[in-house]
Amino acid sequence: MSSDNFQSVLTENRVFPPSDAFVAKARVNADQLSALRAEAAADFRAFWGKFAREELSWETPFQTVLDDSNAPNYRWFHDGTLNASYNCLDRHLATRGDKVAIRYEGEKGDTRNYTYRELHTEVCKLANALKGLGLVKGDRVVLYLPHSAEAVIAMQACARLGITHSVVFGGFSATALRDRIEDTGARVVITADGNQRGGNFIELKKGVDDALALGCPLVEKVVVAKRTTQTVPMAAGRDLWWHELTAAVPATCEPVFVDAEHPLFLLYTSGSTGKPKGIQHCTGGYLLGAMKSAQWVFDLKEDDLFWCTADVGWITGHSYVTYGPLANGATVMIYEGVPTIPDAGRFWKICQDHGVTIFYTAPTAIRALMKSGEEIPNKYDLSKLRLLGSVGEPINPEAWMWYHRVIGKEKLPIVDTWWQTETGSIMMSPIPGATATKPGSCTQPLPGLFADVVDELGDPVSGKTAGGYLVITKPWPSMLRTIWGDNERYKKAYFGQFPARPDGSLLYVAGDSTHRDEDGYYWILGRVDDVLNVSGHRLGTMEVESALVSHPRVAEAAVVGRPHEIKGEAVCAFVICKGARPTGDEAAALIKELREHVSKEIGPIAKPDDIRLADGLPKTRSGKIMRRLLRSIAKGEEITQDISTLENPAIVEQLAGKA
Ligand code: 7RM
Repeated sequence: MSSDNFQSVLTENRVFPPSDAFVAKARVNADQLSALRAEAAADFRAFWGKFAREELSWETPFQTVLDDSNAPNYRWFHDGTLNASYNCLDRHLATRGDKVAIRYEGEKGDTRNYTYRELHTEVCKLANALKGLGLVKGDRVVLYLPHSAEAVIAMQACARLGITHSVVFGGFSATALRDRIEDTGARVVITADGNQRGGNFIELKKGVDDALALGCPLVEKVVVAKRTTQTVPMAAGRDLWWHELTAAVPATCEPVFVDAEHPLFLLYTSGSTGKPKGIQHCTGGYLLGAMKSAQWVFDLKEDDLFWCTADVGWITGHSYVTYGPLANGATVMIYEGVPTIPDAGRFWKICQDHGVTIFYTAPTAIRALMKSGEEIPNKYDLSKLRLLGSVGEPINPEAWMWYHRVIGKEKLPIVDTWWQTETGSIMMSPIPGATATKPGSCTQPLPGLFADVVDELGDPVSGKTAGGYLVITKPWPSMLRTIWGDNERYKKAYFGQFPARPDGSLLYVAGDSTHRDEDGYYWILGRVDDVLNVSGHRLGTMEVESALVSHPRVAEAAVVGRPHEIKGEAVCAFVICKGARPTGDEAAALIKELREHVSKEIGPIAKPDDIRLADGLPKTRSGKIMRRLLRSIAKGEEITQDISTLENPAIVEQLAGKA
């Protein structure tokens, strides 16, 4: 990301070995980890094949672990059949029927528990209702729901029928929702009448109505969960209440067994170019990755209360709120609200009141809570916590140390987990009972996963502190299978950058730059492409630029990130207006309007923090925008770079606010 990060990680040399107390009870200790790594190194197919047989319940056992004959379109366990919802629910009923699967708390403090049996019933009922709408295996359904038990129920109901779900984060705008619905070809959308968040009422149903008014000709039905007392318009013949649809259906529904490679879900994520990519995940390999990583990384045990604060609209919510923990028969916490209501103690109060044992959140949240001071967490009893996790962006050593000291009371392990929407499950992380941690490093790949650092040519980078591109050198079960509707883009974006290795293996390019230290620990520096990471959310600079350019007053726009104390990165836009460039109040009004416009086009997370109006952008003679220059300007740095290739060097002064 920024050179500041690079500096701070390079000077970080504290090491925290796991405590004896943690090691004594851990699922995996250092010797066991070495044994797992050795086993995987000897034969990674046999390694994953064994776990797939042990951990998943198959309807038809698979014969082939990995088919790489059509690489990079890898297939794992492809001749086996199973059902994800059966694996998350049914198989626990005999032993865990009365165990709580979900502990829910709303922003206003309302709570509700769902046992595995209750969750199973709710899922079966909704599945029967979806069946009643004529949905069958292979159909796609878009979910636009709050972070709630209903979201988990809807995902599981789809999975039960072999319907591919695509969750669209409730913070996305109607336009973004429309694009995603259209790309999936969904005939049904599941939403809610609204939800309470940050003290505001979020009009989810209106979002769907607006999206459908903008397009989506294939959508026939909208299923609406009633979660508020607000009245929302219901279009006759199109909109159906969830509670009415499920009122008179049987409480059981046979799972539809599907091939292991059957698409379980699509999740849209930003790339450096073009429209968001529908990342396609499969059933068997994905579930295995989510399940095993939850055991290894979170040391998940029968009596844990696991709280991953990520919204179900993100991959983290898919893998560590829904599929990973439920496949393990664990209890998850779901909090539908913001961390600051009624005050910055809310997360810690929830940890105390519910007895959360494992807490997994994002650096942006840690930094924000850190800012409000340690007196707040110190007011709460956090003694049930036994493990802390971080995900979404590099965690700066200062935030790591605060997390360690103030929340972990200098005793709890911290797992800094690196992974992506595309990887499906955690790729690099400490194993809490085995790995000595270093603040700011995600340490090493999990067993069965293989990473490397390469230079521009794809050659391994050697040398103690050398940096380069992060690549994954062997396929893994939970990897994305393709980009929905665009397999060529899949091959090019993820495997097209570097030549195959002499043994024929292809390099998966993560798009992150990294550095590997003398202990073989990885330090992720940030994205190498034009992807911003704002509060742990991926945003393509292109997407924000397109949104800006869709405004009638904008001729051209360039968007870059600049380091931000809490959000990780802030969005900075340089905008060229059509016609004369406004100044003074007129400029201020336009800037305000443009910020709102981006919010409407993509969602509030994409709203630019800074907008600068200018007469031109710094371009090379071949017409390329010099982004590194814009990044320096956005940061307020002195321009020391070579601008001799610039076509219009004078513009630099103006952009920097000096002319
Ligand atoms: C899980 C998730 C993926 C991008 C990834 C990185 C960054 C995520 C870490 C991290 C440093 C981490 N999926 N990233 N985790 N960087 N340390 N522990 O976030 O698809 O939304 O984003 O996020 O740049 O490529 S994601």
